[in-house]
Amino acid sequence: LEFGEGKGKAERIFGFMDVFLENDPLSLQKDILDHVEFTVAKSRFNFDDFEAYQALAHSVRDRLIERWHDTQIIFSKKDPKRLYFLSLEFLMGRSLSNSVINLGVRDQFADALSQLGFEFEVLAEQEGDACLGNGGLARLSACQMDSLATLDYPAIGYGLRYQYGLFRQIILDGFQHEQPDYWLNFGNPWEIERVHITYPVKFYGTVTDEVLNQEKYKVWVPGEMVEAVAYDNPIPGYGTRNTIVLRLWAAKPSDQHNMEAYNTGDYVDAVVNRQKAESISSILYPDDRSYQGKELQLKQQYFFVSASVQDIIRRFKDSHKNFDEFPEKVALQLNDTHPSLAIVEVMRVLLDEEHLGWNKAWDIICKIFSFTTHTVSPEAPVKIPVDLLGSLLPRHLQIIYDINFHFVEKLKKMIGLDYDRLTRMSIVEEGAVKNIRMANLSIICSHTVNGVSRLHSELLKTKLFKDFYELWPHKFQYKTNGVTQRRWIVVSNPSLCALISKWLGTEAWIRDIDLLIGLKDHADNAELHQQWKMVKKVNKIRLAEYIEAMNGLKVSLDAMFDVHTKRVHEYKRQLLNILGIIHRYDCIKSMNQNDRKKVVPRVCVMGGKAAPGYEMAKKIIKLFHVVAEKINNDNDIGDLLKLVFIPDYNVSVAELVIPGADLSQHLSTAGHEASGTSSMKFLMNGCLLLATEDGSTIEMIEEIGQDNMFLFGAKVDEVPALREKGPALKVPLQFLRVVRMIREGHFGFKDYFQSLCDKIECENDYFLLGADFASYLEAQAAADKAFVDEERWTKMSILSAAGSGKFSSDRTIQQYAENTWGIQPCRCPF
Ligand code: T68
Repeated sequence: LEFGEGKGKAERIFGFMDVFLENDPLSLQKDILDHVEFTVAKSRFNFDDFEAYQALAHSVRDRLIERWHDTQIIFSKKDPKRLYFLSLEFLMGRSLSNSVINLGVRDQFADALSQLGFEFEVLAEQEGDACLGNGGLARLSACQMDSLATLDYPAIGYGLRYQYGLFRQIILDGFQHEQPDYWLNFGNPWEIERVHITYPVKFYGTVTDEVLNQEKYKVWVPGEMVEAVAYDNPIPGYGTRNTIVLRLWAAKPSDQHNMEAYNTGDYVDAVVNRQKAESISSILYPDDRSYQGKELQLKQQYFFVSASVQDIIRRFKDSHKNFDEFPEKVALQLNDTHPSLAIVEVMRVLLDEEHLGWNKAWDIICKIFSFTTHTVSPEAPVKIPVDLLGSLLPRHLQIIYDINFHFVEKLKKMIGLDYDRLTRMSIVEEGAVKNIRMANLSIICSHTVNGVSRLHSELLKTKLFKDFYELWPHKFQYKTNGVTQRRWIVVSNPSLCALISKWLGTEAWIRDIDLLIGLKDHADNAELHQQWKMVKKVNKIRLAEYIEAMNGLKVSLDAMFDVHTKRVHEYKRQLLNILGIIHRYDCIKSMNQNDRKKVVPRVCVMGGKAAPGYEMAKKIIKLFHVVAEKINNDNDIGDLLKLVFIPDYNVSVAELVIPGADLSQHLSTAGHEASGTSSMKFLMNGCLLLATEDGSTIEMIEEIGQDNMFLFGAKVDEVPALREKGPALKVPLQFLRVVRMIREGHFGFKDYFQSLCDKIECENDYFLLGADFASYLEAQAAADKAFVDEERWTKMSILSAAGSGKFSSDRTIQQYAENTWGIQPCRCPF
C-alpha cells in the first residue's frame, strides 16, 4: 500500500474494498437484474429496453460510487492542493458508454447483457443528453473534467443543475423553433442527490455596521434566502481508479427566513411563493454570446458561486485550523467571467465571517484565483448594472468598490494620472448607467489570465486587455484548448479506435496521446490505407442511415461527406458555406454531361442551433433549408449535390456525425474564433479540414502541415485593412451572382432574405464574406481535387489523425496544473 501508514483499520477497509463489486458476467447480470427488480421496480422477467438501460446505468453508477469513495479517502488522507473548477455550463452529453469505457468494464457489461438478450449499443441509445451548456465553452469543461480525472488530479467541478437544459431545436418548414428540454423527466441515474449537503444562499437586504471586540464589521441582513442542494455526478478517469465529482447545485426553498409568512399571511400563498425559489436553477440561458443583464441571470451566478464557496471553505476548515494554508490547498478556476462573483464572495466571507482583515483577505484572493477567457469579441464584455448588483447583493457591491479603490490608488502610483487609461481599467464603468466590468474584476484579482489558443492570447495582450498586459505581463498565459480522445475517438469511433491500437501495437495512446504520432510511420502503407478507408466507410454508413431516418433522404456513400456543424453565428460564416453551395449548384447546372462526370459528388451536412433571439442566425438556418429544398428536388442534379440539415445538433449527434465526415468546415473570419474545438474532434477522426487561419487552426497547421489542410481567407492582420476599404472592396462576380440569386427569389422567401443579403452586400460586410469568397472557392476546388485521388486523400486523413495529439485536453490540463494551478496528481493506489 502506497498509503496506509500502518493504520490497521484503513488497511482492513482497503482489503475489503478490493473485492467489493465484481465485474464477471454473472455478478454483472445479478446486479443488473437486482436493479431491474428493486430500483426500476419492474419484474426481472419482463422489462423493456429503457428499463434495461436504467438498470444497467444503476449498475454502472454503483461502480462509479465505489471508486469515487476510494478516491475521496485518498484525497482526504493526503490532503493535496485541490482544484475547484467553477463553470456555469457543462455539456456532458450521455454518460453510459463513456463511464463503462473509463471504468474498463465495457466488454464485460456487453457480454453480460448479451446473455440476458440485450445489446449494449441499443441500450446506450436510450439515454438522453445532459445539455447543461451552450456550445464550445461548455463542452470544453466536460472534456477537461475527463482529463482531470484521468490524470489523477484532485479536482472538483462546480456548476448549476438546470432543470431545463439547452432548448431542443425543432425545424418546421425550414424555420427553427425552440422547445424546452426537460431532461430530468425520466430520472437521472448519473447523479446522487445529497439531501444533507445544503447551504443557505442570501439575496437582497441591507448592510449594517456592528462592533465586535472593538473592531467594526459589516453585517449583511438578507431579504431573501434560498437553499442550495448538492447533486453529485461522478466522473471516472480512464486507466486509473480515480473518480472525481461534478457537483451541481439545485435551488430549493429555504425555511429559515420565511417562517413569518406562514404565521401572518395566507398559508397557500406562502407555500406558492416559497416554491418560486426553485426558478433560480430552472433554466439555462440559451445565448452563448451576450449577457442579458437580467436579474435572474445574476441570481443564478451568485447562487452557484455562493454554494460552491461555502462548500470549499467548509471542506478546508474540516481539516485546517486557520486560513494560513488556504492558498496552498485551494486553487479556484474561473471559467470565463460568469463565475467571477466568487472572488467577491470569498472576500466577503474572509472579511465579514472569518474577520481576517482587508490585507490578509486580499493577499489570499490574489493567490487563489485564475481566470480563463473564451471570447475575442470586444463588444460583449459582461457588465452588470450597479443598481441591479447593489439591490441583489448590497455587500458585494461595497466590496467591489473597495477593491476598485485600492486598485485605482495603486494604479495611479504606477502609471500616473493617465485618466483615459485609469477610466478604461477601472472595475466601475461610469456613464448614464453605471456598470461593473466583470472582466476587469477577474483580471485584477486573478494571478493568471489564460487565453484558449496562441492567437487568442496575442489578441488579448495587444487588443482586448492591452492596458492590463502592459501593467502585469507576467499574469498573461495561454493554454491551447484540447478535447478528450476518450469521448471523441474511443466512445464515438470504436472501429477507428481498434485500428489505431492495432497499428500502434498498444492502447496506451488512450492515456498518452503523444503516441498517436506513430501513425505517421504507416501513412504510406497500403494495408493501413485499405483498413482506414473501411473504417471511414463504416462510419459513413452509420451517418447515412441516421440521415435517412431523420430526413428520409438517401445519400450516396461515394460522395464526399462535407460537414459544417457548430452554433450558428454570423462570425462562423455558415452563410459563406451556403453561398458556396449555391455557386456549386449554379456551376453544375451550366455544365454539359461530359463535364458533370468530373464533378465530385457532395453531401453537404449542416447542423447547429441559433440563439432564440438571434434573427440573422435563424435566417441562415432557413436559407439552408430553402436552398436544400430546391437542389435536393432538382432531378438534373441527382447525387452530385445533396444538402442535409441535422436538427438538434448536440453531443450525442456529434458523436455520430464527426466520425462519418470526410471534410469539415471551420470558416470564422480570422480573429473571431478564440480557439474552436470541434475542428480538433474532426482531426482526431481523420477528417480533413477546410478552414481559415483563426484560433487553434494556426497551431494545427504547425502540427499537420498546410499541405494536409485546405486553408483560405484573409489572415488576422489583413482583416482591418479589408474592413477599412468598405464598399470600395472588390468582390468577385460569382459572389454578386449568388447573392443576386437569393435576392431575386430563386429559392423563394425573397423578402425574408433581403436583410441577410443587405448585410453582406450593402452594409459593409463586417465578416468579409465577399472578400474571402474567391479564396474559399479555391480551397473547395482543392478539396475536390484531393478527394478524387484516393491514395492522397487517405494519406492526408491518416496524417491529420496522427498530428492531432497536441489537441488532447490531457495536454491542456497538464499545462494548467503545472503552470497555473500548482496542483499535483494524487492517485488512488488500487
Ligand atoms: C467558445 N466560447 C469560443 N462561449 O467561441 C470558442 N459565452 O472559440 C472556444 O473554442 C470555446 O469557447 C472554448 O474555449 C463559448 O462557447 C459560450 O458558450 C458562452 C456561454 C455563455 C455566455 C458567453
